[in-house]
Amino acid sequence: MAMPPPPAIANAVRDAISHDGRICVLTGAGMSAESGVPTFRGTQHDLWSRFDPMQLATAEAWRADAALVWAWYRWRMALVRDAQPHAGHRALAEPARRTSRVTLVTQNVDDLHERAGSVVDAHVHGSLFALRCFDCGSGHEGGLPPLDPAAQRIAPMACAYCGGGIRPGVVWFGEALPDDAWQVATDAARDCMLMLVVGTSGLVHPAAGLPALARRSGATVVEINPERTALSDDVDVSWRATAGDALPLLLGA
Ligand code: BJW
Repeated sequence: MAMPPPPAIANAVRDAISHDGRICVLTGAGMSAESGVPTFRGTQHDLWSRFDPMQLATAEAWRADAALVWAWYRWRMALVRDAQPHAGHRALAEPARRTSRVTLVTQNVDDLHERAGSVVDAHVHGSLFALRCFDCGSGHEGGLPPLDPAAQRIAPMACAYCGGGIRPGVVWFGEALPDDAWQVATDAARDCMLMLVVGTSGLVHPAAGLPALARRSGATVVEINPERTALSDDVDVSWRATAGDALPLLLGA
């Protein structure tokens, strides 16, 4: 069980709210860990443990073996569909319901924030479920065929327009982040009085640069993560707690 928020963090939240200051929340894979969704750099499910996500989440991997990459994503889509938002997701949705001065920026490709009642202002790494054609980029409107959860190779569906393979709508290494989402994220980082950085290792750029941008622009930056991260030295205060423990304690009152 987490201790109450460190006073510096409770005060920073109180200050931002009482001064009607903007709050930017930046979440990463650790936000969904307590819902049972593995983090990107954490332990993978047995079935996929011999594959490195860093190798699978690339256009090169898709070109080399689309059926392998698609099977991995189909497995992850099923896992996310079965997962439920936790108390931390719900606690984040609460202040956003009361004020429009909270901007939620997530690196996560799942939909757990939305299912907890939040509006996500920027999905900077896209979404698992926004399917599109790898070749022509057309959106895929149809559903998904039934999944064999043990399959390690599944041929991707064919695009209705050009016959290309249908891929997940996520941002792979080497791909540009969606312009609109990135604009929202950088504006929020520049304009906020407080940034809460929850459950990210801070290893993947350019998203990992958002806390530094916020701090340079005058914000107080608070990290919530059970482990030390690449960002820890450059935030104002770190709280070593999980998202599911910390956020209800911080935002619940
Ligand atoms: C808990 C917890 C609990 C556990 N509660 N916490 C500058 C420097 C160096 C490299 C680069 C640079 N700029 C760009 C690059 C290259 C590259 C990059 O960053 N590489 C690094 C690996 C070095 N970046 C890119 O390629 C990006 N694109 C780009 O820069 O394009 C340029 C361009 C411009 C114009 C035209 C063309 C190109 C794209 C990055 C895309 C990242 N995509 C992924 C995959 C998405 C799809 C998928 O999911 O399959 O996004 S990678 C993966 O990492 C995923 C995540 O969103 C992202 C971040 O990971 P995250 O969220 O931090 O998770 P973890 O697992 O790392 O950490 C979890 C944390 O949770 C840990 O700290 C735990 O302690 C904690 N935790 N339980 C709270 N209960």
